[in-house]
Amino acid sequence: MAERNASGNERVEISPSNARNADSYIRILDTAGYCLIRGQNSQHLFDAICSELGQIIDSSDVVLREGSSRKIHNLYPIPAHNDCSYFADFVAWYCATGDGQAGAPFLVSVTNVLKRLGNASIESLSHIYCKTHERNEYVPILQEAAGELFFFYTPWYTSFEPNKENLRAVSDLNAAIELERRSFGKELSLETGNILLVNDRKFFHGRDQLSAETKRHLVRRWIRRNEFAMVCGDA
Ligand SMILES: O=C(O)CCC(=O)C(=O)O
Repeated sequence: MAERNASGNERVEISPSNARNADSYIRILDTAGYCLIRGQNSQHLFDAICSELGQIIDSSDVVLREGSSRKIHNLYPIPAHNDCSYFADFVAWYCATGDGQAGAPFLVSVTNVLKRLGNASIESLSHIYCKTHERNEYVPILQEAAGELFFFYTPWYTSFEPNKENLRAVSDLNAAIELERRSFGKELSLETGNILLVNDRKFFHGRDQLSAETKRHLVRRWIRRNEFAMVCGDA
């Protein structure tokens, strides 16, 4: 029977040096907020890192799929958002096939977006809701935990009463994200074998338009933090 780690994921054997890396990845995600691992990494290493970061709650392919209505299966740009609908703490992508500069992902700092918002918008955003799939309920798009504000913002799943305050708050939020992206956004490019890990509480993410002939294929994992999953290094 396959060995399982503390989060119940099948444990992928990793060498002690990789295990130490997994430990440092979580620290990077808690401080810098994202981590791009360049080079021709194997999917095996990606699986190993993901299973050490926490509980994998979903795995999907970000790939062109004709006839699908899902954004990840289409060519269009995807606006900045969080992947919060399954309460993921981390989002991880493995670039199985890159597409050059097309479809470049970008990241926008949540902290900096918050600094651009006035108190009235911040207050209103806690009355605007985002649909979550896992619990099939709506939760406020701006929430507080352990003294920190974070977003549950997926623009195409939001729902709110269209009064003046709410409309202004959403428009302020979108403007702040756009301004922040243009000023300090991290524009990344993913090549085959690259791994991108993002703390969904610290960064919004999105991506540019793909080319019509794209063969781009990312493997995406949503991961829920489990402090006790981090058993790293030698015992
Ligand atoms: O295609 C990408 O780079 C990211 C897609 C995306 O927005 C997502 O996985 O939530």
